[in-house]
Amino acid sequence: MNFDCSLYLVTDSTGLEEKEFLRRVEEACVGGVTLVQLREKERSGREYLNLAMKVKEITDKYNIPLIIDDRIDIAMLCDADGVHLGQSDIPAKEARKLMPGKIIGVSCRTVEEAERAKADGADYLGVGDIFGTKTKLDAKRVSLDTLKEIKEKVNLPVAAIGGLNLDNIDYVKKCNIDGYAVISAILAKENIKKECGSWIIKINN
Ligand code: TZP
Ligand code: MG
Repeated sequence: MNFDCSLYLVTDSTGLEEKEFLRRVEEACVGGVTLVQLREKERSGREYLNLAMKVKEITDKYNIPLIIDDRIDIAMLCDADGVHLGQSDIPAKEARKLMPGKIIGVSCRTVEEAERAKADGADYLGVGDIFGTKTKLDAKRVSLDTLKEIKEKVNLPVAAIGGLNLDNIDYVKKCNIDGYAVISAILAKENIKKECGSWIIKINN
């Protein structure tokens, strides 16, 4: 399946009323994010599925593919466009059996992990934490050199993640990556649509 991870909104609904969370996701879609990942760590399966179906209605309206973090069952049940898997989730190779033709992303922090993900049939790699995120408390850093090496050695689209903001993405740009995966620097902004516009200008220049 074709996709564009250049401005990849990853979500975090922590502390937000559902209505406000959905409003922010929709504003980012209007603003031009190219891919959305619903990432819920605290919710029950039932709550996760419920929210996923609501987010899917929004992303469908703007023709933006939706990826579900961690849970392939939720991804399948809400007919998402793909799933994002961490190193302790089911391997991409197994996920592919359940989701042929869908997008499978894998989080990697080393060249070895990235090579394995590629061999397992992943469609893209999420690489981070690059700059020291405040959003994921247990995130471990990945250097810009490693990011660059992964991009050079593994022939897959790479989205960088972790503390990315408009002031530091020039450093990441030098690594020739394909996408910028962002939570707080978009979702926590007052004017999300305007912020997305600034990202798009920055990414394309
Ligand atoms: N994986 C590595 S860092 C991170 C994830 C999910 C969180 C990124 O959030 P933010 O707010 O863009 O730093
Ligand atoms: Mg995960």
